[in-house]
Amino acid sequence: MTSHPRLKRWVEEMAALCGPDRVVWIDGSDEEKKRLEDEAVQAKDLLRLNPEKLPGCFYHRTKPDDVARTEHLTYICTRNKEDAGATNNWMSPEEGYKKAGAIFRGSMRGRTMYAIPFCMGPLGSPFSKIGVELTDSVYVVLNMRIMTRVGKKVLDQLGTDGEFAKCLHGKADLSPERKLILHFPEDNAVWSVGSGYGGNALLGKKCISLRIAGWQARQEGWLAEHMLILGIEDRRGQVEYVTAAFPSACGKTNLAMILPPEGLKHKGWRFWTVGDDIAWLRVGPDGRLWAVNPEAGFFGVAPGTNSRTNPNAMAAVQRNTIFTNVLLKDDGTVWWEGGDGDPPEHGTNWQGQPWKPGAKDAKGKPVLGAHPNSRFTAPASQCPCISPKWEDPRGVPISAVIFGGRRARVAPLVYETFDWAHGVYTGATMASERTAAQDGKVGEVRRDPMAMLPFCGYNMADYFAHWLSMGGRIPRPPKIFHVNWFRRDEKGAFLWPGYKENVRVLEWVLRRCRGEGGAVRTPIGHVPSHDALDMTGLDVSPAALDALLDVKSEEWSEEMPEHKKFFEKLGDRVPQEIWEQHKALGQRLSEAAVPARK
Ligand code: OXD
Ligand code: MN
Repeated sequence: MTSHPRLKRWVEEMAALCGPDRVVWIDGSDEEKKRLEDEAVQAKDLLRLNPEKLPGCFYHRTKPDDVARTEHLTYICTRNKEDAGATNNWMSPEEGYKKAGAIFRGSMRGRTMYAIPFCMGPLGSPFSKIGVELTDSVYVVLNMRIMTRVGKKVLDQLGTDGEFAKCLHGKADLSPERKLILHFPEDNAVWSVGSGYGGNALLGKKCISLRIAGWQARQEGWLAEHMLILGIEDRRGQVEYVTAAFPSACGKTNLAMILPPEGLKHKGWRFWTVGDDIAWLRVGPDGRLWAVNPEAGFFGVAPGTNSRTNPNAMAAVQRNTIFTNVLLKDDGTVWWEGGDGDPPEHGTNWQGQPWKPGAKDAKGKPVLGAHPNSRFTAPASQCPCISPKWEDPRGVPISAVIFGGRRARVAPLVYETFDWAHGVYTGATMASERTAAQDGKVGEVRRDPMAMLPFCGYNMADYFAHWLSMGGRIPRPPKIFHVNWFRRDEKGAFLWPGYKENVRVLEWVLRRCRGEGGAVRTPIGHVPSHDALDMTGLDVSPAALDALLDVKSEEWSEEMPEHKKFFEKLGDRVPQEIWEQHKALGQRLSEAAVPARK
């Protein structure tokens, strides 16, 4: 229980609104964890997995219509509509509290309200922020215990008058019609009702660490970004760090846990995960940009994760992990499409139905074992390649920022931007094909600036201005790059093998940061010269490499009206400097000063 009068009052108020039978404070102890797990198993909210094969692991199913973030029900509630901007849904704070309040009212009758004090970032770090999430879901409590630092130590840090984010979550009746995810940045508050899906319900993650923190970061002069943080150690033991922003389900977790490919093993590279999803970045005393991972766990996409694509993630999920919406095997273990091993002969699929390989529905459509957005929640500390610095309160210094999209064409494998402002323009015009982490049509191209389209908690145009202004505040800024692992040939086959082989691109990135590494200047930036990527042991033909690195001015010129249309949609707050970058790129393209890449 807390000795913070404001916190106490707020919890009382929220309890009066939701009407739970009791309020239970989460202390973060091991006994508490065991008690909650037992309760959740009894209530059939969780199923205990095979204790020999997957010790400490649990299985959970969400409702079949509650499996991804619901962007159309996610709102930014600011007094001034313009402050939410064109890319966010907006509601006034009054309307937000009223609408969600009506759903919350009495919704916890017969239930327990848990009060979870949580800290994003290492306790005691100048980067960190404290919140309290109230929820009627034990599943949320157990996930928050993995994804954040929780309990008494957080309350101790908060003291009697510290600032905290007020997070209210309730399942209500989990009805799609009575679901809202509301952010009140001016009140440092989030109200989420009607969804049990992680991205909507684990409020420390997207809601606080990106949308609300982003708002605060702008006011306080730092950045809250949808980025992994990776340490790269050379054979002399020198470690450099990069961050990378890719849209959801484009392989951030895989890149964050990368291993060297066979062909480059002799070089002795080692890779260290600091974070796989979110980075908070501040200017350090040395004038560089420093990053902290605010989270304490991984909420990763299961399908496609296996011992070949991500052995570190596979090792991390062998114990103390919660699996959501994957396939349950008869022996109390789990499986997913693109996972390890053959599909089991039979099992129970993510919808709770008996399943066997080749299963089809009444219309003859294949039925999946695991939902494409099924997830694992695992403690970061269990990852074999977790960085020794991952909880360093000062963070880690960043040499390069890498933006990336999933594009079948147009964007080359990698390019280096000319300077900070051009890097910001490149991030601002990032585009990607839609994946299963969002509701909507998979495959459709959408602009996703800095991979923040669903996560920027304020006007996107102001966000660009903030990024631009940060350039002036970082005396020794990181270089900014763009990558695309997903380029295809005319037949639709991927040109680049990806995964471990991406190390070859990272090597070039680091060399460029040191002022080395061959490059050719093109209108969009510097791409590696023909022999600049170490291709030892990799079976990619010179023609395929050419295609991967090709910058087609005509294709880029065709994109330019799309950039323009996108910026126009963002309204008149788009900074002049962005328009200048747009004009300059257009000019470079029309001059087609593209030397033939040879
Ligand atoms: C995530 C996402 O869950 O980006 O990390 O959707
Ligand atoms: Mn993410």
